[in-house]
Amino acid sequence: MRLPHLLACVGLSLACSAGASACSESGPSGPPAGTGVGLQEVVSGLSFPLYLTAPPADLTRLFVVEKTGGIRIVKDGVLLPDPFLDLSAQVSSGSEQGLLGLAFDPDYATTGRFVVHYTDLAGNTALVRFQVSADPDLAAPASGQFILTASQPYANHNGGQVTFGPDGFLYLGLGDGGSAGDPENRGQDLSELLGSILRIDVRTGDPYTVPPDNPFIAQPNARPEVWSYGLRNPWRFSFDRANGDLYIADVGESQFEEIDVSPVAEGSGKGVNYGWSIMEGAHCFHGAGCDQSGLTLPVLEYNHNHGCSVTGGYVYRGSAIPAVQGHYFYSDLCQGWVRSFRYAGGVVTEETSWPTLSTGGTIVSFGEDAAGEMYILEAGGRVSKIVPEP
Ligand SMILES: [Ca+2]
Repeated sequence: MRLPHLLACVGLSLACSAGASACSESGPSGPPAGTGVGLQEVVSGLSFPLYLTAPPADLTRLFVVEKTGGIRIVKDGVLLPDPFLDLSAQVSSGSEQGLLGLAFDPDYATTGRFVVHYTDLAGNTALVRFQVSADPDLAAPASGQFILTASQPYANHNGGQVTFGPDGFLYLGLGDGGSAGDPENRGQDLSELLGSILRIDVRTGDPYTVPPDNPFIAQPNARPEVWSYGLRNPWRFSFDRANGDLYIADVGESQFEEIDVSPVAEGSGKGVNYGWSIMEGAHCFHGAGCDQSGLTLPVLEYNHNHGCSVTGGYVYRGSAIPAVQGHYFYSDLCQGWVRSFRYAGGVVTEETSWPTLSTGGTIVSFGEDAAGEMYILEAGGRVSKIVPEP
């Protein structure tokens, strides 16, 4: 794919429809009249909050993950003084390291189990299961059980997201191991876990089993845990809670940030090769004329005139802002703008920018509560809810 017009569309994002020979120029426009939204501060002063989630059906509590190792609870709008769990002695502190993700068992109300994803003191990936204590606002720190570990050859590109899919399996996003330019070609290497989204069953087996319908389970020299690959650093990905479509925001190298969408009808990413490091976004990474056969290209990208590192969010499925139902929200770490689009029939539509949600910088993650309402997390310590403006 060659995009000779690309230099002419600096500052615009490119919507790329499936199977298209080129991406069409487009760009977000402002919100339609009557769809005003704003940010309502929930809590501030946290220690680098980078994720927010809640147990299923728990409408009173938000669990906020701090990079430095804490999981904090906001209960009925009030920050509890004691952390739910404190892993600060276990996690490393490099710029892309720390406590990176949290996922509650879909049957958390019964099992009390949850999973955390962090980089340990040696910088390696750890996926650990914990149990709540008799006090619902405190985890049992001694209950930790390692599910999976992965060596990290470099300090950066550790991925971060961990989430239970609509199928009840656990999905974990791991970056390409780091450095720059994927020097050991891990993005395309199925024999290791890096550069991939993994899918495992942590509800059976000790510590887990591989679902029998995983795509590479019968392939020699492939890790059976791999669900999708060709990813550089899928910091945040999410499933549309209404239909199970998979949205991946894959952080780019030096030019292009990308969003990939794999609908349920196409297997929700099963066996998909998203291209890295053959390609960065919709562009050959090692010079023109690369072999793109078998690759799935992003549905949307933007270049580094518009930001530096994509922050993936969610498809909004809450009830407070009906006008944005079905919009996928995302941001950029450096510029702090917030944009959305709707993905329907293989096409990106309704690209929208939301100036009233912009923070001007360091939006490190979005979060979603049990009701499907959405939050924005800033590295400086603030968590805000996206609310309708009166
Ligand atoms: Ca890609």
